Amino acid sequence: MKRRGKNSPAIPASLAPLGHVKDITAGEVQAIQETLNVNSIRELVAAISNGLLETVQGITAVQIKNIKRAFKLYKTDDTRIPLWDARVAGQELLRIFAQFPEVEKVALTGSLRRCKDTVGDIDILIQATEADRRKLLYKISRMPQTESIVATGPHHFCVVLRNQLQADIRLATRKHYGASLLYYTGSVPYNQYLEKLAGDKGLRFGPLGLTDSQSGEYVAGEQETDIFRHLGIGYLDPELREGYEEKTYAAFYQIPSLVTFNQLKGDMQIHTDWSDGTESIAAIARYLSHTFPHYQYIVITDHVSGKRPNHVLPPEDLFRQAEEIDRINALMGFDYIKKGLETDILENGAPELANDILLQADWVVASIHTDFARDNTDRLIRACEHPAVHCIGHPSGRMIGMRPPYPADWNAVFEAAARTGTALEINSRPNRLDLNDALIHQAISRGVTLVINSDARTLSHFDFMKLGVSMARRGACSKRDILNTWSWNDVEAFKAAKQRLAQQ
Ligand code: DGT
Ligand code: CA
Ligand code: CA
Ligand code: ZN
Repeated sequence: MKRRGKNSPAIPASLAPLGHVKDITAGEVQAIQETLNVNSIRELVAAISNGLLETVQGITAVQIKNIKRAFKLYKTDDTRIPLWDARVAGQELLRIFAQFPEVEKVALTGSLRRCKDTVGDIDILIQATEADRRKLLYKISRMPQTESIVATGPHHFCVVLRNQLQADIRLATRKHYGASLLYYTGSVPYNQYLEKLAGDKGLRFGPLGLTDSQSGEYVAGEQETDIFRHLGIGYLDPELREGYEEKTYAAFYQIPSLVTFNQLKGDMQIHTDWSDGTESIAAIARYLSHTFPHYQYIVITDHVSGKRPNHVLPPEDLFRQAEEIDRINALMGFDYIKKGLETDILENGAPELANDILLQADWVVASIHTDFARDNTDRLIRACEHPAVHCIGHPSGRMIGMRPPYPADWNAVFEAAARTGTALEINSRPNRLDLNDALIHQAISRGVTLVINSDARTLSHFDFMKLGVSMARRGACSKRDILNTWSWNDVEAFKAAKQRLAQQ
C-alpha cells in the first residue's frame, strides 16, 4: 500500500494514523506536518476541518478524500444515513463476518448500536487474535461489498462500501473486547462520563480496558459488564448512552426495563389497498399472524376522507370495509382485526370526519397532513380535546432529511394529551421516526401514553416497528408507557377513560 523509498523520513508516532491512510507516503506526512504545522491528530483534524489540507502542495484530491474518510471528516448533516438503511447494511456485514473462521465475535457499535435515528457511518467490532489480523484484512478487502479500504491501522480497517457507506471496523482480542465494545459504542460524552468515573477510582478507561492510572496495570476489559462493575454502576442499555447529566443516568436505573419488540401486542396504524396501501386486509392478517405471532390484534387505519380525491377511502365505503373485516375475523375465530381509521386534522384543529363516523370506529388516529410551516400547538391541542380522537399520528410532522418538526409548544401539547387521555404516536417509518427520541422522553415524563405504529403500506413495512421500538427505548420508555404492549381490553379501558374525562 505504501511507497516507502530508501530515503523516506520516519513518520512521527503522534501522526502514525495519517501514515495508515491509503497511498500516503512518509514524505507526504512530513509535508502535511510542516505546511500545516501540526504535531498531533487533534491538530491535524482541526486543520483539515478548516479546509487547510487543500493548501498542502502535492496532495491530490483523492488523497484528501481518503484522509477525510479515515478521520471521519466527510460526515456532515447531509451525509448522515437513515438508521434503517445503516441497520440493513450493518446486519449484512455481521452475517458475512460471522462466517469467517477468524472471527470469534462481532457486533455493531457506534451510533448504529445506540440506534440513533440517523448515523454517520457503520461501526463494527470484531474479536479476533492478533495473528489473524492480516487474513481478516485480506478477506474484507476481497468481499464483493468492499469498494476500497481507505485506511488500515493495527486495530482498525476503514472501508468504503460499494453502496458508498463507510464501515469502520475495529479489532480487539478477547482481553479487550468488552472495553472496545463499550468505548466504540460511545457516545463521546458518555465515554467522557465513564472516564470521569474511572478517574475518581484511580483508573483509566479506554478501548484497551480499565487500567490502573498509576501502574498502567490491566484491571478489566473482557466484557462490558466487567467494566460497569468496576466503575460501580449497573449495565446501561446502549440506546441511553448519550450525553446526559449524571443525575439523568442515575434516573435511568430506576426504569423497570426498556420496552422490547416482543412485548408489543399489536400494530395500531396500518394502510390497506382500500386506501393508499398495496395489500388486502386478508393478506395483511395472514402475514402478521404468522410473522409476528405475539401480536394479539391489528388495527386497520386507512386514510378516510370525503375531501381528498385520491388514495383515500371515501367515508361511504367504510361499512363495506367493516363487512370484510367481520368476514375475515369470523374465519380466524376471534376479533384479530380492529376497525380503525386515520382522519386529517383540519386547519382549525377539528378532525375532518363527522362525529357519527368517528364514533363507529374502534380506533381513531388524527393526523396533520397540511400546513407544516406554522406553529401547530393549537391544532394539536384541539385534536386531543376532541372526544372521539384516540391518537395523534406522527405528531411533529418531521421528515428526516426533508423537513424539521413544525414549531409547537410541546409541553402544552403533552399536557393536553395527558389531561385528555389521548395517545400520541411513535411513527416507525424510517424517514419519520415521529415523535423523535427527545420528544418521546419529554412526553412520558409528562404522563403521556404512546403507541408505536408501523404505518405500513406494504408487507415489508411491518418490520419498521423495530425502529419505533428503538426510538421508544432511546426515549427511556418501558412497557407501561406504550399502549400497544397492553391487551385490547386495556386499550378499551384507555378509550373509556378518555370518554369519562370528556364528560366531566
Ligand atoms: P456518528 O457516526 O456520527 O453517527 O456517531 P458515533 O457515535 O458512531 O461516532 P463515531 O463513529 O465517530 O465514533 C464511534 C464511537 O467511538 C463514539 O461514539 C465514541 C468513540 N469515540 C470516537 N472518537 C472519540 C473520542 O475522541 N473520544 C472518546 N472518548 N470516544 C471517542
Ligand atoms: Ca459512527
Ligand atoms: Ca465510526
Ligand atoms: Zn399520516
